This record gives sequence, C-alpha cells and structure tokens, in this order.
Amino acid sequence: MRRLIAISNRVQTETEGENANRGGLAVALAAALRESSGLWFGWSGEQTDEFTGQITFRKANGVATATIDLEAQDIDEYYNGFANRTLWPLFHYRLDLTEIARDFAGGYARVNQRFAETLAPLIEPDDLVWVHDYHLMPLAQQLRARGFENRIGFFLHIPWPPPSLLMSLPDHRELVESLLDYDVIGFQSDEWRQSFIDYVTAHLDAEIDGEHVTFGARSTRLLVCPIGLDTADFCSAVHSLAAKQAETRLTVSAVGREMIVGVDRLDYSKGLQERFAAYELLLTSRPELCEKVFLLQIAPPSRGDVPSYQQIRAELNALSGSINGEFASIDWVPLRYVNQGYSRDELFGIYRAAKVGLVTPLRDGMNLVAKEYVAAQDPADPGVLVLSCFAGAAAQLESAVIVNPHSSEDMADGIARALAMPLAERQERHRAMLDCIVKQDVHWWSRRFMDALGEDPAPSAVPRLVDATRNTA
Ligand code: ADQ
Repeated sequence: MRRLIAISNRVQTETEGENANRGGLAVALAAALRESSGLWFGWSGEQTDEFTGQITFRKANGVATATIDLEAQDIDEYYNGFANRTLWPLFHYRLDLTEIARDFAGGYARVNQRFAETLAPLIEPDDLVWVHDYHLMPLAQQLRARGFENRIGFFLHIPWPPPSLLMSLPDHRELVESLLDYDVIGFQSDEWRQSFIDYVTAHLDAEIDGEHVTFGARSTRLLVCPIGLDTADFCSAVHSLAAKQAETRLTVSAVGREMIVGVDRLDYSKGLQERFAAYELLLTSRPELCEKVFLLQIAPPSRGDVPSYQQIRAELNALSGSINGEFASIDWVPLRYVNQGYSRDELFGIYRAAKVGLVTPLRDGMNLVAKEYVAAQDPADPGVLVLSCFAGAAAQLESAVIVNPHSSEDMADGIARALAMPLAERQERHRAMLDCIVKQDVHWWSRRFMDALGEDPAPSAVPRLVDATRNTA
C-alpha cells in the first residue's frame, strides 16, 4: 500500500484528546490515516515569534503527525483573514460578509508557500498526497513548482460557489488554475462539482470529458465523494456509560416533554438565528406545544477572533433571552442554549434522547451532525431528522423531513410534522437513512478518494468532446 501524506490546516494533537470538540474533518481524517499508516501534516495551532519551518513529530491517537507553528501575521492574514473572512463566507454564499483585502491574499500565498517548503523534504516519490480544504488550495501548485510529480489530490469540505459569486474574488482565475494542478479534486455533492465545472467551462480554456477536466498538460478528475461518519465507532457509544448518563440526565430533566436538539459550531452558515426564529414561530402558531416541548441548542463558539462570529454570538444571546422571556413559565424553559463542547459519547446520548434532530444550515458542504443524529437513534423508536435542503447531506439523506431554512413557516411545519410522525413512518425513514450512513461511511469515503488518487493518470491529451456532465436542456 502506498503511503498517504494528508495535509490540512490544523492537525489534531494528542493534548487535545478524544474528548475535545473536534470538527468533522478531524474525525474523518484520523480514521483515514490510521488505515493507511500515513503522516498528517499541518499547523499546530500554536504561534511562534518567527517562522523557522521547524517540524514537531508526534503520534496522536495512533496517527503520526508533523506540525509547524505560524507567526502572528500568518495567523491574522492567512487563517483569520483569507480563509475565514474571505473564502469561508464567499463559499457559503455570504457575499455580504466576505472581506476582500490584499494583505489577506498575500498571507494566504505566503503560508501555502511555507507549507510546501517545509513539507517538501518529507515527501517520497511514491507517496500519495492528499490536501484538505479551502485553506490550502494552491498547495499542489507550490509543490509542482518544486518539481514534485506525485499524485496529489484535493478534497473540498465546503461548498463550491456558483461562478457569479466566485468572481467577486479578485484572483478567482489564478485560484482555479492552481486547483487544476491536482490530479483529483473531491466534492461533497454533485451541486458543488457542477458549479466548479460551470466556472471552468465559462472562464478557462479547459476541456471537459466526463469526470475529467484538461487544462494545459494536466488532466484533473472531478470526483463526487460525500464524506461519511466513522459509523461503527460512533455507534459503539451505545454501550458507553457517558452516553447512557447523558441520555438519562436529559430524559429525567425533560419531565415527559419532547426534546428537539440542535448541535452546531457557532457559525453563521449553520442558520442558528433562522432556527431560533422558526422555533419561536412554532410556539406562537401552535400554543398547544407550549410546555410540551423544548429545544436544546448546543453551540460551542468558534473563530472568536473574527468580528462576524462575535456579532452572531451576541445576536444569539439576545434571541435566546427574548424567546425564554416571552414563553417560559416557572417550571419550563423552552430554549436551553448551551455554548459548550461535549465528548462524542455524550453527544451520542444527547442525540438519542431527542425526538427531533434539527439540522438547518443555510449552506453546508456536508454536515456530519445530521448523520450522527440518525446513527444515534434507537431503530425501534427513532427520532426524526429535520434537514435543510441546502446541506450537502440532503442529497444522501432524502428520507429526512427536508426544509427550507430561509422560511420560518416551512421549518415550523417541518418540526411539527416530525413531532407528530407515527412510529411506522419514523422507522421506515430511519432505516433508509441508516442504510446509507452505514454503507457510505468514512472508510468508504477515504477508499473512494484514495482509489481515484492511486489510479493511473488519464491520458493528458483528451480529445475535445461534448461536455457529458452538463445538463444542456
Ligand atoms: P464543520 O463545519 O465543522 O465541518 P460538521 O460536518 O457539522 O461541520 O461537523 C461538526 C462536528 O463537530 C461533528 O462531528 C460534531 O459532532 C462536532 N461538534 C459539534 N458541536 C459539538 C459540541 N458541542 N461538542 C462536541 N462536538 C461537537 C466542515 C464542513 C462540513 C463538513 C465537514 C466534514 O463545514 O460541511 O461536513 O467539514 O467534511
């Protein structure tokens, strides 16, 4: 088996441990790397006075890691700047929150260069290189410039925006061209791949042939490869004490009321304000539900250095206060809003205690919480997933109650429908979703991507053919 070198912005180090609040990427990557005895390279999350390129090698949860520290200016311009204030909002269709600054773009280019320089001595000719996410799009170009001809793949965990949005980025063309130095680009759903193809077709002199795009001498495969859960590992929590305790604690404190749960990083893409507004409408329009239900929203803060995140946090504090002020009684708190992280086992118990799982992002590459909620249910008496049509997960979990997160009315209807759903329908929907979550788990995902990465390159001279992936109707 060829060695895998995975590269992502952050690498989870041992000190953060299994119980830390880890993003979807960290959970998925650890599983993929353990399987292939690979090396995981990235930023430690630490700041240094001056960048030296010194690498710290560790073993974390069975995975070999190599990390570097970054300077304050790098963190400001590359991470908080271009990654989180430019690309993240833009790629989540939030042009209103997208900040364009040359310093940010300069920092992004500099850190990608530093990653390539530091990583170069670690790469052997036969290694497969797998780069993750929007922080590191130009990395293949940087490695190619240093003479590396390894197979290099890129997986985009977030959406790819339509061309008209992407063009707000001053260097949109350079960014896309740099991506075409990869051999494989993976997308979470066909919608994001199609947006990429739309851009390449309209703005570059590139040729599309089925799944391949040829630009200059290189052919890149565009692969739809939805990320999955480490389902077996996650479901093993059914036997854990922490899960049982969390479930019991919630069931007891619910005193017979039905629980609706939301679990999200505190991020504007997750549609939390819209969700609170829909819940408020649910209580206003269906007073018979008052005292009968409550919403537990778990939302640990993230990216606290970015102003838009400070703002959304303040808005959510105000909204939750106002909902509780309006509806609460002496022994009923309609909205329990918690800014805290929980272990995976505790989350399993929390999901299992909830009659409804509310996953309503305005835009999301995939959304693993939707899959975790389904996986944690008791098949004999499962809860119902209410899922945004704008999450990548909606393409796979078609048996969820699908809602439009921009419409409070649609969401309130969806929640009411979920609360009233008969057992047989709940079981049927759950079975269909669980089947997909078990079959297309994280191992399926990494194998699918690695198979594409390891396969022989497509011929570089591809005849000009009709673009078979476009709907020309
Ligand atoms: P994220 O935006 O971080 O990831 P998501 O897929 O929802 O989003 O994953 C969040 C993870 O964090 C889940 O595993 C969840 O259990 C965990 N988590 C959330 N709240 C927590 C809490 N309070 N305590 C502990 N853990 C918590 C990005 C993209 C997604 C994509 C993933 C993976 O934005 O669209 O699904 O990468 O590709």
